[in-house]
Amino acid sequence: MAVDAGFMTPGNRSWVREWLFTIDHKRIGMLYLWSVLAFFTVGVFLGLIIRLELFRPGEDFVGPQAYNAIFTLHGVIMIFLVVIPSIPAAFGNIFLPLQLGAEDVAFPRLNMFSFWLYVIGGGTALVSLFTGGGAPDTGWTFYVPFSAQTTTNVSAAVAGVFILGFSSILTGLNFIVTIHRLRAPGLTWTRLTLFAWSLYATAWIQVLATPILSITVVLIVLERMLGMGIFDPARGGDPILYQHLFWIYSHPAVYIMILPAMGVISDIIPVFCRKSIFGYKTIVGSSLAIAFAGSLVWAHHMFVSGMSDTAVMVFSLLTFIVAVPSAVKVFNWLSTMYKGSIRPEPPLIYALGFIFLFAMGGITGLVLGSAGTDMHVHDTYFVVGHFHYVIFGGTGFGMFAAIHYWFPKMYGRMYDRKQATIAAVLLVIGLNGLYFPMYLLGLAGMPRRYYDYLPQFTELHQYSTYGSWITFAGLALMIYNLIRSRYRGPEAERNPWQAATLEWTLPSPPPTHNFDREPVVTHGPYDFGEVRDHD
Ligand code: HEM
Ligand SMILES: [Cu+2]
Repeated sequence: MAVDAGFMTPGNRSWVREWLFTIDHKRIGMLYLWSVLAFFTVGVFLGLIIRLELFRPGEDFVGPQAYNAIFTLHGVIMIFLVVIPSIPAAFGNIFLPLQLGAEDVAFPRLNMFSFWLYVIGGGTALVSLFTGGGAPDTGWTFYVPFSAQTTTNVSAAVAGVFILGFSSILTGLNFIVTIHRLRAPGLTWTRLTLFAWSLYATAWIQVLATPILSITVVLIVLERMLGMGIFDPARGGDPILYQHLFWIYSHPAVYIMILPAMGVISDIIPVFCRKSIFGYKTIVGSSLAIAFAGSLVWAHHMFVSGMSDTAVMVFSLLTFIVAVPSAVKVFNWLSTMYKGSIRPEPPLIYALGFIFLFAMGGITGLVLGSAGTDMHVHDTYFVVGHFHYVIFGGTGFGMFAAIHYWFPKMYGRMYDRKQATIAAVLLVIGLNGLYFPMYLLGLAGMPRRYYDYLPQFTELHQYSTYGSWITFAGLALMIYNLIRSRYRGPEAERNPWQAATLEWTLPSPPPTHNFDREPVVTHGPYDFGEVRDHD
């Protein structure tokens, strides 16, 4: 059956002008979504290669230099090209204006420009692999002194990161102005969706923290080209300064990654429990608190760097404080589910996967946040386990939940719900298989970033590699189901989940100009009493 293609209807201009020069926020969001998924696929294959090399001790597939390049590339792609733009740039662009009852974002042309910067920055990072002295081998953190000395193509890679940073800043700026200026009549701040609130908190971090990364990577290039000496003790510089600068951005950046996912989860849970969210204002407050307090904890990445004991103690304490608002959110979600009439549809299954995996990562974050225990596991596989639980289990699952929640709105079709659920279960099993052994490896002393290891670590590494195959099976099933359903899925109703937010009042896919008449908002985003079941 033909589905009215809405904003996806081909126009009469060339494909390049229709899409690459589009200023429609929905099309720009779609471009981000597809690019993110393409880069994600590349990143996944690199990860699988890492796990294959680590299946046995000794050199199997790739030598040490290639191994360093592969995990560096894996990290750079996943962090800067996938996880940071995934939810805000893709789903934020598509759905923020719709949830606000707006025609577009505040600066549509700037939005197109951000996407271009994303493509150019991503391209530059990829070009760095094949030019200069070979693929960068520093890890995604580009720590000095190694990044200043290695002959590999670090300068081009960080130039890519620099450009990507501007893409992120401009998107954040656009969202802040959009949320302040373009809300429909009646859409007061306390009637905003929690997804919109999470994007608002995220946008402030993007605007305030990202410039620090830009300065830091410029300093790396100056260090390499001019031997400027800012980080070189022989010339009166300080390598610890690099770590401060890097983490002053990169810790807040983990909240750029996780807050939007939390926003998605906060939107999904009430819909599938038919209950208003428990503690709306606490969730909003905790997002803002995370954005603020999260800017004060960067040096928990540096407990063993030789900072003063006072600094170690202060940053350890602050880290514990920032864990509180995250825990508050988890309690709010669980309280919303309590005595709700739960519909176990795929978006909710992914949301539950998120809560479980994020909690596993968050709790081990506290082990890392207390300076004493961190001394033992710093730079071991324990850290790798921690951040994959929060990033893949958290942000990744948030993105998967968002895809399954909004798929019928984006494409006007429904996917196979049983397959979607099986994929989610495979992913939860796979991720635990893949990352739980890393906690044990780290506790036993296996250092991170090594391509070889002592024989006593073999068994745990093998469990982890088996887990990577289950994870891959889950991903393959999920993507297969989505791609097939995009062309063959049954036509979806306008509001298949009976949600109460504005995007669901539009046809699927929404028309180019969004709303025919400016909507007037008379109720909150989770007042399901107001929802008519059918069009
Ligand atoms: C409950 C909150 C969290 C706490 C207390 C926490 C704490 C920490 C600490 C102390 C480290 C440094 C460990 C070391 O290097 O020895 C760390 C590493 C890391 N965390 Fe978290 N974390 C939390 C949540 C998150 C979230 C939500 C994300 C991402 C979405 C994240 C991503 C990372 C990453 C990427 C690293 C590795 C950095 C590196 O390469 O060394 N963390 N975390
Ligand atoms: Cu951190």
